[in-house]
Amino acid sequence: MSQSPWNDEFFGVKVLLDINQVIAEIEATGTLDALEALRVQYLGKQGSVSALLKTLGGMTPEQRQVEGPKIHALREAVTAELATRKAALETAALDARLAAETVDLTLPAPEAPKGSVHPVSQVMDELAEIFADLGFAVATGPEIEDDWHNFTALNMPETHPARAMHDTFYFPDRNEAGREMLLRTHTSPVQIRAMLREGAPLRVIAPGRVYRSDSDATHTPMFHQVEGLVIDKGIHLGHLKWTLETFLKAYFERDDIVLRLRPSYFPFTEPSVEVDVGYSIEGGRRVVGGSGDAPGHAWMEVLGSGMVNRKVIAFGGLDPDEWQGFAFGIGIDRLAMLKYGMNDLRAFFDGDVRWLAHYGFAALDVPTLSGGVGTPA
Ligand code: 2U9
Repeated sequence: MSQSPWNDEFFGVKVLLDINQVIAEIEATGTLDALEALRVQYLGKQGSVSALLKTLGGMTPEQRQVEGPKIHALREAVTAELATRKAALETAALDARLAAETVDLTLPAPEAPKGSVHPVSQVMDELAEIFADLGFAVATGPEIEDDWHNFTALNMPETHPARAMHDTFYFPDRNEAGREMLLRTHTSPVQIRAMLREGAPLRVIAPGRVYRSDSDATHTPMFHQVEGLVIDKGIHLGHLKWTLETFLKAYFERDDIVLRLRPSYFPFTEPSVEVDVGYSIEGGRRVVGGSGDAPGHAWMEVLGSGMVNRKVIAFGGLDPDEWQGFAFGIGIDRLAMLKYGMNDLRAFFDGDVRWLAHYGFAALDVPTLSGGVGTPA
C-alpha cells in the first residue's frame, strides 16, 4: 500500500489519505485513548475510510471493480495496524504495572472479617451451662402454638383475664383439631409438652423467642424468655429459693446476691412469688449485689416464680397428689442488659453490626462454669 490514489478529490469526497502516513500516525500514538481517537477518525461512522467506502455506491460497476479492492484493502490495513498498536500499548501498560507493583510476601495476611455472638445467644449459652450443672436439660418447642398448650394447659381458660393481658398475635385459621393458632406468648407450652412427653421426675429449662403485641422503649413484639420447671416428689419453696439463688450467683458471678421474695399471682403457679435482687448504682450502671435494704442500695424485680399449680400438673398428665414442682420465668434480654450494661432493648433487634462489634462475643468464647460464664478471656 505504498502509493495512494486518494490524496485528492475522489468522487466528491475530499480525501487526504496517505496510507504510509496513516500507519506512521498510528505507530506514533502513545496512549490507548489517542489510539481510540484515531480509530474514530478513520473507521468511525464519520471517519474518512468510511467516507471512501460510501463512494463505492456512486461508482459504475467498472469503476467499483477497480476501486473496491483498493478501498477495502486500505480499510483492512488500517484495522490491522490499529489492532497491532492496541496490543502493543496494552502490553506496555501491563509491563509498566508489573514493574511498579510489588508484592511483599513477608507481610502478614489481611485478617478475615469475624462475626460475633449476639448477647442473647451468649446469655442463653450461659444459662444452659449453669442449669446443666444443676441437672436441668434444655427443652425446645414450636413458636407457632395452639391455644390449648399456650393458655388452657396453664390454667388460663377461655375467659381468663390473663389471656387478654398477653396481647396475643393470632393466626386467622384454626388447626386440624379446631384449636386457635397463635405465636406463643411465653415458653410455658414447651414445659407442658415436656411433661406430656417425658413424665416425671423432670428438670428442664426452656429458653426461646416469645411474642406479644406490644412495642415501646422497654417492650419489643418479640423478646426472649427462659423458663424453668422442676417436677419431683416433695418439692417445696425451699428448693425454689435455693435454685434461684444458686443460679443468680453463678450468672452474675457474685457471692453476695441477696434475694427478696414477694407474694404475687400467676395462673400457673400457686403460691406465686416475685423475686427481687438488691443492687447499687456504680458509675451510672446498676450493679447487682448486696441487700436492697443496705445504704445506697435498692431492690429490683428480676423474675417470677412459684409452686406449679395442681391444675397445671394435671394438664401435664401427672397426678398432683404424687408430684409437686416449682417453676420460674425470666426475660433473657433484660438479664443480658443487667450483666453487660446495654440500656436500649430495641438495639438488640436492629441488626446493627457496630452494636454487635461492641457488645458481641467471640465465637469461640464458649461459657463454662470453670472459666467464669460470660467473662471474656
Ligand atoms: C409450667 C408451669 C409453670 C413459669 C413462670 C413466671 C412465673 C413469670 C415472667 C417473667 C418475666 C415472664 O419474661 S417475663 O415477662 N414469668 O413471672 N413464669 S412462673 O411458670 C410455669 C411454666 C410452665 C408447665
